[in-house]
Amino acid sequence: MRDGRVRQHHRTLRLLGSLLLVTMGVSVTGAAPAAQASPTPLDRVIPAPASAAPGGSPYQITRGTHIRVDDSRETRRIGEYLARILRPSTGYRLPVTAQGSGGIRLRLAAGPFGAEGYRLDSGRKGVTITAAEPAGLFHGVQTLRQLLPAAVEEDSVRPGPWLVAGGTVTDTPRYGWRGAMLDVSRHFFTVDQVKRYVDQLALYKINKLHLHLSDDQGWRIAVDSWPRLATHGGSTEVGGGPGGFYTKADYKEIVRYAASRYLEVVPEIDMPGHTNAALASYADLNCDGVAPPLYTGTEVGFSSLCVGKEVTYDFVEDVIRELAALTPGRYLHIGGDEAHSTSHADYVRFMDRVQPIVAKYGKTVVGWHQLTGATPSRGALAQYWGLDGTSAEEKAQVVKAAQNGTGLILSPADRVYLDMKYTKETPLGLSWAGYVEVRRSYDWDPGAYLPGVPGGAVKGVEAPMWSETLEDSGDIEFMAFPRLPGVAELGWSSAVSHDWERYKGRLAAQGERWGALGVEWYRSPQVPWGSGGR
Ligand code: TNX
Repeated sequence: MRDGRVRQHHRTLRLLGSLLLVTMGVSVTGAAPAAQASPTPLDRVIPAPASAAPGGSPYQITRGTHIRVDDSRETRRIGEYLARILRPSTGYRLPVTAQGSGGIRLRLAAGPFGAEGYRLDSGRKGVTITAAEPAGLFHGVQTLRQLLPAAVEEDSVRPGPWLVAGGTVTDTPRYGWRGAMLDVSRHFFTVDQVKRYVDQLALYKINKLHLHLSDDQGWRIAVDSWPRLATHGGSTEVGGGPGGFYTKADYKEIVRYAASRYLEVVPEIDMPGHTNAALASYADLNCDGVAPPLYTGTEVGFSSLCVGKEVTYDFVEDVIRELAALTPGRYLHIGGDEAHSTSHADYVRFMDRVQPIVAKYGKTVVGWHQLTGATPSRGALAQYWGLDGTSAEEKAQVVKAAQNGTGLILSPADRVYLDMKYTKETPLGLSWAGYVEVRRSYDWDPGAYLPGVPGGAVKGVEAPMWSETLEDSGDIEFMAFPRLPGVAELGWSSAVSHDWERYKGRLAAQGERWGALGVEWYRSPQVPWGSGGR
C-alpha cells in the first residue's frame, strides 16, 4: 500500500493545487477591490444555525474594540482564545477586559440555550454572545469567526474591514454527540498533530475527540503496570515506521487542550480483536503462551485476546483503571469490532466480563455496533459503522438493541468514514465501503437512517479517520476537508435546514478560510469553489 510513487504523485498534485490557487488569488485581487463589499450573511455558517434573523447595522471591529468578559475564569479564557485568533490579522490590540461597554461581549446568563447553545446579537455598537454554559459561548465564538472575512484567519496583518452583519443568531445543537475519531494506531500522530486537528474540529462545533489508541499495528498509550505495551507494542506502525506512544503527560496534555476547545476525549482500547500489538508485547496474554511478532501490514481480524485465561482480565482491568484515571470524560470505548478470531460464545463471555470493569471505574461503555451481538450494559452506546449493503440481520440486531435502550452513534462507513477515497482517482484512502464524495457524505438524515430506531436512541454522529494510508497532518486534512463540516452539520443542525444545493454554497465559502489557515483540502468538483459560494 505504501507506494512511494503514488505518494509523490499525490504531493505533486497537492502542490499544483496550491499553486493554482495562488495564481487565481493574484488575478482576483488584481481585478477586485480588497475590501469585502458586504458582510457575510448570518446564515452562511457551518453548521447551519437554528435561526438567523438579519437586521440593523453591521458591527465593525476597529482598533478601539475591546473583548468584554464577565468575571468567570472560563469566559475570560474564551475571550483570550478569540483575541488570539483576531489579533494577528487585524493588527489590533483587542484587550480582554471586564470594563467598558460595546465591542465584543461574552456573557454567561440563564436562558433557553441548553448546555451548548448560544445567542449572538450584532449591531452598530457591538456583538454580544450570550450562553448558559461556557461551551455555548465557545460555539458562539466559532459562529462569529465564520461571520468575519476568511482573511481573519491569516497570521499577518490584513486590511479588513472587519464587519459582522447586523441581527440575531439563536442556535442550539440537534445532537449531543458530534464526534471525530482519529486512528493514532495504524500511523502514530504526535501531540501537536492531534492538537492541530482539534483546532480544525472546534471550528465546526465538534465536541467529542475519539482516540483509537490501540490496534494490531501499535499500542499508543503508556500503561505503568504493563510497560511493554507502549515501549514494544508502540514501536512501529503500518509500513514499518518508528511509531510512537503518548506518555501519561502527553495524553493529559491532549485531554487538556481538547477540553479548552470544548471537546471531550473518548479513549478507545480495541478488544478482544485488533490486539496484536498487546499480544506481541506480553507472551502471557496469548493462549499458547507465544508472543507473535509486531505487525506492520493492513489486514484485520487475525488477533484475539485469550478469553479463557484469567490474566486477560487482570490486564484489561489494569489498562482500564489507568486509562480511566487519566480521562475526565464520561466514556471509555472498548472497541469490539471485527473480532473474527474470537468465537461468538467467547466474544459474549468477554464482553460480559469487561463491561462491568468499565463501570467499576466510573465510565460508560462505548463499543462498535458488534457489541449489540453480546449484551450491552445499561447505558452503553453502540457505534454503528455499517453501510447500505450491511445485512438486514445485522441491522435488525442494532435496531433491537436501540429499542431496548442502547444509544447509537452513527458512523455509516459509506457516508462518514473519512478514510474512504472520494473517487477512484484520489490518491489517499481505502475504498472497501465505496467512494464517498462530498455530497454522499452530507446527504442523509441521522434521524431516519436506521428505520425502527426510536428517535431518542440516536445520540449523534461521528466521523472516523482510520489511518492505514495517512501519515501526516496534510493527509488528515485532505481527507477531512471538505467532508468533515458536513458531518458536523448533520450532528448540529436540524433536519429541516438540510439542503445540498444551499449547503454546497456555504461549503464553497469555507475554502478561502482553509486557505488562510493553511489547511489542505480536496477540491471536489461537486462544490462551486471558484465563486466563493456567493
Ligand atoms: C474497519 S470500522 C475497521 C478498521 C479499519 C477500517 C478501515 C471498524 C470498527 N474497523 O479496523 O481501519 O475499516 O476503513
